[in-house]
Amino acid sequence: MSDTDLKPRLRARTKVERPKLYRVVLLNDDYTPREFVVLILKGEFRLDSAQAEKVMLTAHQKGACVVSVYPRDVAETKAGRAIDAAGRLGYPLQFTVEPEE
Ligand code: TYC
Repeated sequence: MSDTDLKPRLRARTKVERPKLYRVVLLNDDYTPREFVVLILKGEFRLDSAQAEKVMLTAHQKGACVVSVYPRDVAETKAGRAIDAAGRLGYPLQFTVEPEE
């Protein structure tokens, strides 16, 4: 057999990498109205009213709260859109995106 002969693969490769997930974290601030935070959580992150209220209140009381986890591009797009929507109304609302361990 020459150096270039390759052994045929007898079975399909089953190793599939799970895409790494990233947390979108909501940060508290003193200026953004609570109702607007809830609207963003429902509209951009598709939380229902009860979840959105809970996440908003946790961030308000503790300083930050995980909203959800997504593949990196989805997390960054959603966080960016939410920050932009707040900024257009003059609110300083911020989200961070961080990798899950
Ligand atoms: N702390 C804001 C207020 O009292 C409300 C708020 C809650 C802002 C959560 C941001 O992530 C946040 N108006």
